[in-house]
Amino acid sequence: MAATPDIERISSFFEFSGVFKRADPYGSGHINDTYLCISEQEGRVERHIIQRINHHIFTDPLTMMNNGVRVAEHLRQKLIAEQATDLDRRSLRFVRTKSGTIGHLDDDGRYWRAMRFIPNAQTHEFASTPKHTFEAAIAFGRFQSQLLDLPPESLPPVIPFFHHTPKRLDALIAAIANDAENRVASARRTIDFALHRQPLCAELQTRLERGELPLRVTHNDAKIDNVLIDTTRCEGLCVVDLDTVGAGLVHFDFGDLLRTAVFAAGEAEQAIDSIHIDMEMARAAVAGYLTGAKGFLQPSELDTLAISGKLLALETGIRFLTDHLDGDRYFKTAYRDQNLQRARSQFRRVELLEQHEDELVRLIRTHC
Ligand code: ADP
Ligand code: GN1
Ligand code: MG
Repeated sequence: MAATPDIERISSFFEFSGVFKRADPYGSGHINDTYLCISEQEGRVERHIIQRINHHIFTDPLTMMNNGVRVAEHLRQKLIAEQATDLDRRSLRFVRTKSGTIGHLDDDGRYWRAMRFIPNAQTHEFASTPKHTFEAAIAFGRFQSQLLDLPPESLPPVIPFFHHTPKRLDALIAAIANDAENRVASARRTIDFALHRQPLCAELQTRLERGELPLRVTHNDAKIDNVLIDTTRCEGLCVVDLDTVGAGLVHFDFGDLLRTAVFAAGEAEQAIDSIHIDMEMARAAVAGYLTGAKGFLQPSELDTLAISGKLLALETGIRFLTDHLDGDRYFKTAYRDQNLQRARSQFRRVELLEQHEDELVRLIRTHC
C-alpha cells in the first residue's frame, strides 16, 4: 500500500496562513488524490483543498493546472461584472505556492495544488430531488455561457481525444484483442452491448467533423458530483474540478449531467436492475441547462441535444469496461470487478435513455 503523503509538509509550500492542524482524504473522485487540510489562525479555523495530480493520466500537469486557473479567473471576472454577491463561494480560488507557482513539485516528482475550501456546500454522487438536478444543470449551462468569450483554442488539450467516442471504442476493441487479464469471457454480454452500438459512438464526432456543430469551451467532466450545492438553500454554487476544461461540444457536458443527474443511483450502485430513470429529474435537467445556457445554443446543437445522455453514458461505460479488461489501471477501484460493474451501470443508463429519447426531444423543444 502506498504511504500516506505528508500533507503538513506539502501545505508548508503554499501561501497558507495559520498553523497546520490536520488533513483527511476528501471527496470521491476516481483520478486525483484530494485532501481537506485544516489550519488555525489566531483561533480561527481555515480550510483548504489540497490535491495531488495523477501524473499517469495528466502527463502535463502544468498545462492542466494553468487551464483551470485561467478558467476560474475568467469566471470570477464575469461574476464581478455581474456584481454577484458571495464571490468566494461562487468561484474557485487557487492558492499559489510561496515561490509564486501554481503547483508544488514534491520529492517524488508529483505535482500538488491547493485552493480555498468553499464552506457550507457539498457535492453529491447523484441527485435526490428535481430541484438538485435543476440547480446542477443551471450551473453547467451558466458555466458554458460565461466562457463563450474565451476562445476554445486558447486552452491546450490536456488529454487528447478525451471525448472522441469512436476512439474510445477502438481502445475497447484493442483491449478485447489483448485480453491482458483473461477477463473477456466473463464480460462477454457487457462487451456485446457496447459493440452493438458502434453507430451511436460516431454520431457527434461525425457532425463535428462535418462542421455542423461548433466547438466551445466546455467542462468535459460535468457529472453532478462536480457541482457544489449550497447546504442550506439547495442552490448550485460553483462548478469544481476544472482538470479537463477545454474545447468541446455542449453535448459532452449536458450528456454527463444527464447520465448522472436523472437516476437516483450513483456510479457505485451494484443493483443494476434497481436503476430507474426519473423523468421529473430529466425535465429539471433540461429546464435548468437551457435556463443556464440561455440564448447561445444554435439550432444544430438543440436538435441533437437529446442524444447526449445515452452517448456519454455509452462512452463512460466503454471506458470503465476497457479499464476492467486492461487490469484496472486508470480508474481507482475498491474491489476486483468494480469497473465491470460500473460499465454495466452505465449501459443500463444507455438503455433507459434510449427508451425515453422521444420524451427528451419533446422536453427540449418545449423549453427552447
Ligand atoms: P477529482 O478530480 O478527484 O474528482 P475534485 O476536484 O472533483 O477531484 O475534488 C474532489 C471533491 O472535493 C469534489 O467532489 C468536492 O466535493 C470537493 N471540492 C473540490 N474543490 C472544492 C472546494 N474548492 N471547496 C470545497 N470542496 C471542494
Ligand atoms: C473521472 O476525476 P473524476 O472522478 O471527476 C474521469 C471522467 C469520468 C468520471 C466517471 C480525467 O472523473 O472522465 O467521466 O471519472 N476523469 C478523467 O465518474 O478521466
Ligand atoms: Mg471531481
